[in-house]
Amino acid sequence: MLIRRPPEPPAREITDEQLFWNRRRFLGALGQGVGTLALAAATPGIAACATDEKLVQGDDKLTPWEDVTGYNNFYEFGTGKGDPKANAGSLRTRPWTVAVEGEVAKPATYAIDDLVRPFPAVERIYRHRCVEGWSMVVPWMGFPLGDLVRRLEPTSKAKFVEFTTLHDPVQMPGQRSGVLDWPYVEALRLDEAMHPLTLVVTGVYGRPLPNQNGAPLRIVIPWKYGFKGGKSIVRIRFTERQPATTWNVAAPDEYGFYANVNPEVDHPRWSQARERRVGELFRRKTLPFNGYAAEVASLYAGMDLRVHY
Ligand SMILES: Nc1nc2c(c(=O)[nH]1)N[C@H]1C(S)=C(S)[C@@H](COP(=O)(O)O)O[C@H]1N2
Ligand SMILES: [Mo]
Repeated sequence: MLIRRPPEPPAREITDEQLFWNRRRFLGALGQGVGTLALAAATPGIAACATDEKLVQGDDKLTPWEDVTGYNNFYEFGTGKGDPKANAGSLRTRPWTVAVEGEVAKPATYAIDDLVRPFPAVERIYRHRCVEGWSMVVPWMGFPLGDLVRRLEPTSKAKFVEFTTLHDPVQMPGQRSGVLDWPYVEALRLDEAMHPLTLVVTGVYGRPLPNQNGAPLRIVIPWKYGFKGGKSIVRIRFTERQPATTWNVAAPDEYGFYANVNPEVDHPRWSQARERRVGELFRRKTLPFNGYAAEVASLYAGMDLRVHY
């Protein structure tokens, strides 16, 4: 039996929809229900407007809480998809400090609450695509990383930002194995970090971030494969040179530094043309830049994305 799906809408529409939903949820949080309903009625393409807001765009529904918080990659707590939920509960996320280092005017070790306090959390519904071929639609809570970076004042030499995850084998049982080089390190080019879509995430589904999703703070870059978004970050370092990142060092031919979602560049061991939305049966087409091409493709103008995969 073949079930036909409507074609994926263009990226532009999806992000407009997302902005719409963001606004609606934001207004809803302020108790302006009447205004938000009027907004919904005036917005074309919204088939339903259920108060539980499960419908995001066409058949792009929010992935249920149980899957967002129960089907995870967080190797510090084990390599199975259920291991992070099973093992991360005891991670102590307060007190927590983040060291800011390198090419920056305001290096310091910040208590997490001081670091995030200036930035009110907003909700952003993003597609989330793992390099393994599964995806979700997640209502993250957080704030643009660029707002934090601007406040930290990188020097004119800073070209990259590196993010390091906590290294504590007592609390993180997966670090007692050598499955990866610990600590987990990821990095972005400074302009990628400053892009308004890139988030510091502190919550999901309107609640504080569960440990298995990277509490107390993690990075989300919606147009890149999930591994670029490091979890439970304790250090942010600004550098002149491209940092060595964990997956890129572990298997450079499989995991490039850029890792932009690209249906045309296969992983050496599998195609990246399609993906399975967690909780669904049939696979769907993967979109260039995960559907955010209109917003981010210009960051890579002139680069060969088959070389810089
Ligand atoms: N520290 C750390 N960060 C990590 C990982 C990890 O193993 N350790 N896995 C990455 C991968 S491969 C993915 S797909 C996402 C998964 O995020 P989620 O579990 O919140 O969906 O986290 C990324 N961040
Ligand atoms: Mo991933």
